[in-house]
Amino acid sequence: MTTPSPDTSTPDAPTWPQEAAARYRAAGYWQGETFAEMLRTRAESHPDRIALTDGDRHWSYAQLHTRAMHLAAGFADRGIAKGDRVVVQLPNVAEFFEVIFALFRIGALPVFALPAHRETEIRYFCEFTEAVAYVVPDRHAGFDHRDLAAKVRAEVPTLRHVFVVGDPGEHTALTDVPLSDTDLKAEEPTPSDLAFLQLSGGSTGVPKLIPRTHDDYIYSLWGSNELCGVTKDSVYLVTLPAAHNFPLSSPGSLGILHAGGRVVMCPQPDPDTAFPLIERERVTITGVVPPLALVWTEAGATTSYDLSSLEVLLVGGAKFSEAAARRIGPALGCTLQQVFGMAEGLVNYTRLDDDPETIVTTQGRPISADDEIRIVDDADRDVPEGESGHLLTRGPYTIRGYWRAPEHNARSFTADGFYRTGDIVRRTPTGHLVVEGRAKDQINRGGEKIAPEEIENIILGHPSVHDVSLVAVPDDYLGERTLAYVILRGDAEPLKSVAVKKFVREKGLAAYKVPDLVEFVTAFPQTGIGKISKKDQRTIASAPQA
Ligand code: OOB
Repeated sequence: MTTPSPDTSTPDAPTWPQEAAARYRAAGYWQGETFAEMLRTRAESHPDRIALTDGDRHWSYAQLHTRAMHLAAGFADRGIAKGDRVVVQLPNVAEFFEVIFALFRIGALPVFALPAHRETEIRYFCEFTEAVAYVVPDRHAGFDHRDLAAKVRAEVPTLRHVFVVGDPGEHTALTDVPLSDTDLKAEEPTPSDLAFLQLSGGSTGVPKLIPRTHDDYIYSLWGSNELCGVTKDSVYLVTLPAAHNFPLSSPGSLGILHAGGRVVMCPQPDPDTAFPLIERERVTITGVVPPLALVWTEAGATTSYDLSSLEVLLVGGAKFSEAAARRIGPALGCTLQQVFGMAEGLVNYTRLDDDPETIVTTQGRPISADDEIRIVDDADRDVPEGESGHLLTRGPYTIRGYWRAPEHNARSFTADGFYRTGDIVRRTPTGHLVVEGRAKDQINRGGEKIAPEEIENIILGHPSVHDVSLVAVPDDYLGERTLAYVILRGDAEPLKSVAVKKFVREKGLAAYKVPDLVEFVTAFPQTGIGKISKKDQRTIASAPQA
């Protein structure tokens, strides 16, 4: 019996109570390994095996380990220390892993920004986390991240370093940072320490940060590997943005590295980029969001690329329609694995040996026998088995609270530590979950999550706007797109919808957050107690036009 170590909750983030932590250790979920140890032991046991492929670059486990440790020494030398936050915004390049394993080694916490994030989001991440450093590419997708970094650095006093992959401009080149690892004296984190901060999709004005520990996240990796058939022979294509929880851990690049397999970076997710890579690198497994699965299915039916190495295609991040799910096997010649997960923790997978009907009609079941699932009504009472309700969950890799968000935590978690996912689900007799809808005020635009309040707050800043409400409207391709209902001020000049979109874009937000549609109205439908009825707005928006 392992001795329970102290509750590691800090004022920044509640973690598991001692009793639960002791139970998860005793059950063998938390194996007491850190990410730095994980990479070190792999580099020792199979140094020459290729860990990462990025274009023509192939880094062995030993090379990845050496690079990361040298970079860790350089980061430490520049004063980056355990517990410091570092915003990492890198596209799908090998350096992403060099950077995060360097930070893991010294116990600094990567904050995982997405390449699409722009000034508003990045400034917020840097300010809120009091980040000491920001890691960017020079340019990506036509955007110069160095200019953005210069702006944010001028505004956020804690931000002491900007490291650039590529041409650094006025900042520091990442290649100038590494030192010999004999200089690496920095204290190592322990397995129960926080490893990084992941972003929540969010349903409030500002994104929440999700604190994940080495112990809990590494469990989600090997737990996923077992269910996704990942071994040392697996080759995983990082098709989605590498920093997102799905391609990172379900089973994702980190799962593959845990198993000693090979990770291949895909710079763009379209079939013209991904299919040649699947053929050339003999990719066995990858993960995509539903809209991309549709595009791949269509392209796969006629492609001349050899996709025969692909064994498993994971689809998740948003609801995958049954009709589309049925087309995956015939078009791509692989097994579909649905995944319903969340950066806060809980991940469900259909099993590779589930019967084909279960695979196409459900979103899977939890990784762990100790993932506790409750399906409840509006008053938190369990609904009868088989009926739909709010999904609450608690378990060995689901957080007990967001980082520095006590008030929000009181709403998003029950008193006994269940996370309120905001998803409406039902459970089949086999224990599989079917996602039926959503209770949280969030829009899921093809897997990219949008908090309406964040965008509404921005549009409210327009001088001609009196009020605004952002809702989801159904879309064949994305599942949902965004519609902003806008009420103009009585004395305002008429506005065109492009002007509203331009206003949002110029505030410097990720492009996917710019409203797809804008409609001007004179009033909003109201609920019985006078609140805006988003439900009615969605119904009006999706009704066939007369
Ligand atoms: C993944 O993580 P997040 O944090 O971006 O979003 C989580 C939310 C869930 O609460 C749910 O509302 C939705 O995304 N979602 C799905 C889904 N997978 C996620 N809704 C319906 N069907 C699905 N299959 O999106 C994520 C994290 C890890 C693995 C996969 C996805």
